[in-house]
Amino acid sequence: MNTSTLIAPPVLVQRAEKHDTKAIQALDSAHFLHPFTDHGDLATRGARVITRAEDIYVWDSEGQKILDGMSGLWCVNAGYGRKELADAAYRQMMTLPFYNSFFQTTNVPAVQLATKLAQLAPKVGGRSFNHVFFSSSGSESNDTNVRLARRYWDLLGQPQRKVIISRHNAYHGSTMAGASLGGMSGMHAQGDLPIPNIVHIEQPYHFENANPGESRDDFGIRAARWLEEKILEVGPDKVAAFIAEPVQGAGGVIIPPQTYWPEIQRIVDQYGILLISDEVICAFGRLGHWFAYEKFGYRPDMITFAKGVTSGYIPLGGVMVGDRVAQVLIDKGGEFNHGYTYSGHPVACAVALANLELMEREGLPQRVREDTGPYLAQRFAELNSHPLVTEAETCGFVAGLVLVKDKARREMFDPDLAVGMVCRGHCFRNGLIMRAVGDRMIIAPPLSMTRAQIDEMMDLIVRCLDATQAELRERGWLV
Ligand code: PXG
Repeated sequence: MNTSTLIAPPVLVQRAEKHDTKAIQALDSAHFLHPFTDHGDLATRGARVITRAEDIYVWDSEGQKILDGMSGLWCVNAGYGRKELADAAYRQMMTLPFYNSFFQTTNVPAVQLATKLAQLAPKVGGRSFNHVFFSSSGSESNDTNVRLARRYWDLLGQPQRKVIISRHNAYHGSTMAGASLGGMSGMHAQGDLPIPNIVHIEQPYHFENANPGESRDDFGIRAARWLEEKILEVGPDKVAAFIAEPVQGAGGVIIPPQTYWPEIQRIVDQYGILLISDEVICAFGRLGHWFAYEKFGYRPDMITFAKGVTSGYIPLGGVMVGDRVAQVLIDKGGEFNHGYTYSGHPVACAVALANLELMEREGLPQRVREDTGPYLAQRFAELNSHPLVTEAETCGFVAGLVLVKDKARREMFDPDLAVGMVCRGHCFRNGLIMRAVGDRMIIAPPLSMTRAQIDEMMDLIVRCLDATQAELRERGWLV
């Protein structure tokens, strides 16, 4: 018998919710391998221990209250402490905590959620989304997309159409297919990736990729045509699909020029390839709509979702499958040899339903579209007058800015100085979670945020930028 299982777990939480931070950190280092983490480095610092959350705030084990400008990890759209989501999970666990949806079985919350999602996804250009394939995460969903896209072309008698085109600096997850679709060179380097038949084009990032003096609109067209060039290079009869985030999230909130998506649509239509809209971050109100393709007016064939569908309260993801693909799969497909134990998990689906009802009742997508989103846009743009900041802009409830050394000359800091991390440190110390992607500082706050809370967040951001500027001067990195 393994006696270690008999050892009582250490007491890490004392009465009145006082936490033994050092003990938690020691056990964390000893046993918990975190995602995307340098564990040697973490062991010397000790992880920040987040212990509770309410509304738009989280608290750490030392009692510090922190305004969560990142909604957990782009997912707590409804905000923290929503009792109805916990109630929905409890009720469903007591009724049917699990049953699979293989072997010709189904469950009521999964059916209800699939129906609800089909109702929420707007019809575009005569195409609608009547079917959903469930998974537990964004990564799994994109694996499903690869399987679906290739199966679709097989069934249409074009099995040579295998290639999926994606973009550099895209994020589509961390499984083998997800990381391959993504355009993160660091991930590819460690995983012998991408897997075959996944290729990348450059991202539509005007600040970095435009020619001197090129307007945003001209650049948007040129960037979209990189897709056409790649299709012609690969061979149009070999391309299965193009996958992209409506606005790149993890890549640093890269908002494409308004000319980009219409030109992408022209190209995918011309060559008949499938369009996959990865809306893991952008759906469920994040850009002011239930789904982001609605905002940009393009017509995807598949939509990846996860995160905000449950406001992150429980893992759930999936793919909205448009009629073009679903009908082929259903009419010609026979058995699709793909699925997950937790596809259509009843508890996750029940929480998602409660979350969507809550968002509907409070009109969160509409509020972001018509009220708080425009207000955030106006307040965030004011940051452009800060000496350290350029390119501060928002899209719905995602926002990003660039930290620059010399604004007039658009001179960047040496990347080795990791100026974004300096700023992020000041954010934490001042009670704000803001994410650094290189020297881009980004936010994606809970959609429940009020105008007064936007003001509170903006005050914190300015304070952190000032503190960053002071530190950079002290270090001699800024004159
Ligand atoms: N697609 C997109 C567009 C995402 O943003 C995934 C897929 C993968 O989802 P899962 O649930 O498998 O993690 C994501 C996830 C960051 C960061 O640093 C962003 C994500 C995940 C982890 C970190 O901004 N997005």
